[in-house]
Amino acid sequence: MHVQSESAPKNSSALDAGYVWFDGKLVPHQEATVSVLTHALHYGTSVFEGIRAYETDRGAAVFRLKEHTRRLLDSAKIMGMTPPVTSEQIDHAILETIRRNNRLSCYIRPLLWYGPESLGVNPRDNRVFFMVATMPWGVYLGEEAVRKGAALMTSSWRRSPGDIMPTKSKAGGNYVNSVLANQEARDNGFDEALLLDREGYVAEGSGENIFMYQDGVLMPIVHSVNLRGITRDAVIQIAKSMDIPIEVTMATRDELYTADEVFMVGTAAEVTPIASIDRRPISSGVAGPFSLKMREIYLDVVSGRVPEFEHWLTYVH
Ligand code: PPE
Repeated sequence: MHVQSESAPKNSSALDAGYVWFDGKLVPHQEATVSVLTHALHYGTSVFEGIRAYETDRGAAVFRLKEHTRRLLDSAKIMGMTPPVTSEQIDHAILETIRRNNRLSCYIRPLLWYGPESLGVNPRDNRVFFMVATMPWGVYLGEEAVRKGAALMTSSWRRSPGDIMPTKSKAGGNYVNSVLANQEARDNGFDEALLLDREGYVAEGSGENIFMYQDGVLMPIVHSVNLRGITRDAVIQIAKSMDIPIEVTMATRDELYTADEVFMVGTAAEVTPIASIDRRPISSGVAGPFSLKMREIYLDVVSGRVPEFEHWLTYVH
């Protein structure tokens, strides 16, 4: 049986969603209901994004909206799904939903999915639906995991290869793998899972990309099965602007064990320092100074406090 550890942070509550964009208009989320025969509910045939808006001196701003909208449409393309909305309509729906709910900062979840018109795996006759929800969402792995550094566990679940699942698409069905890995880690008292591929190379977290920091060099972990993370790209660009040497590399789990620092990045996780992996402390087993500094700079960038990267923000008003 699945037993959630008591220290686990709560996920964002759908009850806080307020108004959602559904079928071309804003409605209270309780009224945005779908059929039990929805194709996506049966087969995981949805694609989604996770985006954040942050409070800035000029009110709420969405971080890297253009890149997230592009990835949502790319995810649909990979699935062979024809979206009923253009990128402009997606951006408009996102900004309108934030405005309607008067959010200063929030997590934004756009979703495209196949409806109930026909059951059976072939979605040819199913209408594609679109919705956007916004909700408060705090520190993904919990305040304590950020302050002390998170504890990772190498998952017994492997990341699917790219010829089994479309790993570059944020498709709902892909996330069964993430749910199983995260659940296993939590049930065993860890904060998050570390997923390897079949050969033992490090892929990513259940919802994060991974970095090592070693001898003053920042090492983004690459793997062909990883999601092309927008936070990962932001951290690399920030590091470049600071003239920090960067060496993109593949890694095995033991290379992570002996790194000076390890941290995870993602829209929800932001920049989260890792204190231990499989109960081996990373360096002295506390959140590392480089990771904490990068977290601080990242939070400055998303809050519009770094002019060089202000072009990544879309102001809501
Ligand atoms: N890998 C995976 C598998 C992944 O899901 C994410 C985002 C990332 C890497 C980082 O990508 P980016 O957000 O573009 O930097 N995970 C999303 C889902 C989290 C959830 O629990 O749901 C997110 O962070 O929004």
